[in-house]
Amino acid sequence: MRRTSRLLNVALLTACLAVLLARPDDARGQGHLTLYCSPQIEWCQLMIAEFAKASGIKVAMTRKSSGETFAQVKAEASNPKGDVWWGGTGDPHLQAAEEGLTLEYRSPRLGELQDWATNQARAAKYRTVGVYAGALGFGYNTELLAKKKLPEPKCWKDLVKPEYKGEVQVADPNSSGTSYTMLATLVQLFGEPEAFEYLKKLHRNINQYTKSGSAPIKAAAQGETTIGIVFMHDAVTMAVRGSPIKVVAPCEGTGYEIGSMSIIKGTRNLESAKKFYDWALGAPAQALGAKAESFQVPSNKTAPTPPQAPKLSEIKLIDYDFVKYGSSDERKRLLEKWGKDVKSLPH
Ligand code: S7P
Repeated sequence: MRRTSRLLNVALLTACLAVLLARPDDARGQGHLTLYCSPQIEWCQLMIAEFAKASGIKVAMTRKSSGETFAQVKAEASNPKGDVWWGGTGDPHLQAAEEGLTLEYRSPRLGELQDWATNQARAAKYRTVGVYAGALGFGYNTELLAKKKLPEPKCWKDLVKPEYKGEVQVADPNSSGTSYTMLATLVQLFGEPEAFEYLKKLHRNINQYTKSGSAPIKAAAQGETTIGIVFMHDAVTMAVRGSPIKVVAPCEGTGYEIGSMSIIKGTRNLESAKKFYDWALGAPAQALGAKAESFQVPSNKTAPTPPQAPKLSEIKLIDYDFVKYGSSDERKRLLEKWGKDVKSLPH
């Protein structure tokens, strides 16, 4: 009798263990999440540390630029390794949505967001959502500019003047969302033929096309280039850190980004992914940007906009057509044209 009951207990224990092991990680109160992160590394690291604290979910994170992350998500489509792609410019998120690489999800937090963030979600049939916004511009090293006796650049058209030959740095739009935003902005601002003529002239003044969008202003802060074309908030970060960087909103007007977030289709950790998504749309999580010295405008209406953030209402913003320039065909076409007509030109 005692032996039978001992056997029963062992069988029960084994069955419980088997059920426990068969359940997803989340059911054990643990959970895992693989985050693809495109903003600055300091912000990515703070986000995962705070989310892990709040949820008990373990997070593995990779930081890559927006265009690079898009390429990775696409390459992994048949065997997805990531769960959530957080941050990075909206255009490649919209392209990922259109190409069926991301998952439809309507967070209960959508009602807390600014219209520009929910419009982004609607445009993507809820396969992405806006998490922050920021305007494109450029920054320059005031000390270098003075040393080289160069005039202050104020407009896009200034950057192509011969006196700035070799003084300007920008990222490659294939890897960088910032630089693709510049390409699409110029096309919308000047019309396509004039924009490409402009880009060819700008090419003569470029000292390097970097992989990451914020690299040019880091280089300017180090005195390695005079001017960097970047999101204005990335230039503000360098100024806040004490570098002699002046931030410029181009006089003709400029484009902007809606930094976005998407759940990757085929995620193996859907519950953890949704938890992160809902948490990242909340005001406390969005307030972390400023702590990491990232000065975008948050999408949650109750999250404080950092006082250092460039004031979007005071910048001449174009009516950026996110649907058109985030579409797969248009993004591919413009990138191919830039590669063929601009990057291949000799300096
Ligand atoms: O640094 C912040 C930020 O500019 O980085 C994101 C994005 O990844 C741009 O970098 P890349 O050009 O390297 O892709 C932006 O969404 C964000 O504002």
